[in-house]
Amino acid sequence: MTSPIRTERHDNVLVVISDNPPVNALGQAVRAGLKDAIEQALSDDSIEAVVIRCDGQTFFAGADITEFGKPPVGPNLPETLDAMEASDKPVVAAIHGTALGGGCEVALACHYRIAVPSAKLGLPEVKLGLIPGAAGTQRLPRLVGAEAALPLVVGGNPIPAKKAETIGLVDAIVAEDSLEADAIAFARSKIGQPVPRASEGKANEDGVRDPDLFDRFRASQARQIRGFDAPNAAIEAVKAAGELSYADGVKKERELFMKLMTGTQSAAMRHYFFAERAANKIDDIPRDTPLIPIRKVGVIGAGTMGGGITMNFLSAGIPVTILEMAQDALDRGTSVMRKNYENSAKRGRMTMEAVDKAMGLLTPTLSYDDLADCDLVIEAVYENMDVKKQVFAKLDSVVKQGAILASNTSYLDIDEIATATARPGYVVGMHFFSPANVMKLLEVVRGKETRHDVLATVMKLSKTIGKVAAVSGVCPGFIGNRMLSKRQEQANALIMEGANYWDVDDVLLEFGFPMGPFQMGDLAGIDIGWHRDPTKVTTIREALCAVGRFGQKAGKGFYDYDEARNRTPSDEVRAIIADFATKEGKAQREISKDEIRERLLYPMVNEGAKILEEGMAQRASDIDVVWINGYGWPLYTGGPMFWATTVGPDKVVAGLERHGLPVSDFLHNKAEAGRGFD
Ligand code: T1G
Repeated sequence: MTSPIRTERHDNVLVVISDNPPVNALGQAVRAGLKDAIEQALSDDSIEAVVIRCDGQTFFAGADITEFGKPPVGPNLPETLDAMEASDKPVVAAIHGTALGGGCEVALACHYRIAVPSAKLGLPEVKLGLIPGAAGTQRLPRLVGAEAALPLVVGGNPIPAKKAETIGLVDAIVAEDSLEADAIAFARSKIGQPVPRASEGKANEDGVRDPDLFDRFRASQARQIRGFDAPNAAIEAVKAAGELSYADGVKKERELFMKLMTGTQSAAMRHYFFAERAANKIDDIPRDTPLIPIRKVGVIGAGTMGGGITMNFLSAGIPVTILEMAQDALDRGTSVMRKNYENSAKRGRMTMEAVDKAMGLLTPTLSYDDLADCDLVIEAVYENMDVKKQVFAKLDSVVKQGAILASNTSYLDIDEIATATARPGYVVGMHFFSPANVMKLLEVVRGKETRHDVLATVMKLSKTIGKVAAVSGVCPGFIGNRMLSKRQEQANALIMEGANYWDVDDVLLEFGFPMGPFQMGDLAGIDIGWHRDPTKVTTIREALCAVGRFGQKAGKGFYDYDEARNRTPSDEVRAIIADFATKEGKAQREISKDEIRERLLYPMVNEGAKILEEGMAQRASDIDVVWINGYGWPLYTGGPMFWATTVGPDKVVAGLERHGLPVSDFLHNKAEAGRGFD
């Protein structure tokens, strides 16, 4: 088999080229080829400089993640890089695309780095539950300083070439179309000069002069890194770069790396990496299915959902015509979108010209006729089947043939909605999650007649608008809300049996969710959908509304809130719940947090098993993708089905049976077979 690495001679400069699609991952063959090419360059006196570059879409995008968890096969990257860096011949990394993880570490071991303007560099290992494992945590701080290194190593987000040049990670920015020639000229210009080595850099003395830097940074990231192991290890490794010799720092990095690599968090996050990509594939639809061009989108409804949905397309440069029934609603919706964009600009996330550009793509209208030439129309109107069917019948009569008609419904039957049209093949569900311009999840609901090209188009479009899509079949609540309802049922039952509602919230918070159901209720507003009659009290929520406990906005809901929005449990609410429990004759008892956790989470796993058994989800990992992106399931446990596999389906079954809760045959069979949800 030919090596993915080849060399080309340009007089006294050797260009080492990797051609390992799709992302030049540093798999075993690439590492072996790189090692041989570098040895060739270093041993041939007629070669006075080296350039390393990649063919295809990107510079090395990191180690080959598919090799993780398997016995390591040499040569190992760190030794190859050390040999290269030790050379006195200048070695230049020529970077395009994304130099990520091990790829960025290859660049760091080069003496110089040049990049095209569109290139990005980063160390995203923390997103896989790891830290860099080829001396990235030791070379980077010595090259750019501890303060500039921390966000890269701990946050894991790549930075553009210009920013990389500013912090000293990149030495020069060259034209997009002359990278190799410029790299060769750059290398040649360095021949005969002492070579700079990142491992010998002193830039990280800032971390020595300011030892509090690391604790300050950790505190500034507290919310984002809560529950994750890798970010703290990354901070420790960068700190060690200022305290230890390079050799000892590398040893420390290796020790931290191996501990993470063998931990469940990294296994969970590597599972998620592939799960997110698998979710975009529909098993029975050929990958070369022709797509429907989406040049213009229509959105019906300019409320919270309609406005948020619209922003996704405007931000992706796709024109949107938004329809409302009344001018004031249309004006309100448009101004909310502009305000959202302006808030992003105030936070430095976009420029004001980008705001104007996005809003310039918006066409508000009160007339269905203006939707006629849309390639896709998404309705986000009132969640009522009759209303939806009227809207779809109207769309069917107005919008051009071949256009996709999508519903944002969160649980209604897409097949029934499709009966309101003469084009059921073009009807699909696109369930966005509020706030729709922020939440990454898009549940794509496949009707029984939805066409292949319609589905393939929506899946591709989801990536264009920055969403993570997963396909659901038609069932009440699709995947996410169907499982959420089981958790909510148990949350309500638990507090009627004597569990403290704040314990229910705390169990989910401690598990890694952003908040629990009662805190969520306060945030969203307890009075959503309330009939406004304080004398009519049939539920706990109605009882809270009857005494003005509308939630955080009212300073009190399930919790009491002080000016700083700190929440404390309320005696009044405890009494309301106890009163309801008495009326329903519910025996009260102390309920442990372990029981609460099992009763909240295990029924979700059981419902996920039923969703798989019914074919409502293509694969278990799709369910994980839905819950991580739509409901804040902690990424470091891999999602409900991966988590159930690590817990053990037999333990889940035993827990459900212990609490008298239903167990599906599918879950029973998994447990008996000793199988997980692979
Ligand atoms: N290893 C193996 N396969 C990879 C891969 C990788 N590093 N990166 C991508 N793929 C596959 C991916 O599964 C998909 O496969 C195809 O390539 C296209 O990917 C030693 C230990 C580079 C920004 O974390 O961020 O280095 O689905 O759909 O949208 O310290 O891929 O087609 O079969 O994402 O254009 C660190 C991960 C590794 C980078 C391109 N590196 N990759 O995005 O394509 S750990 C990363 C990405 C490490 C060192 C440590 C993105 C991309 P399939 P894609 P894309």
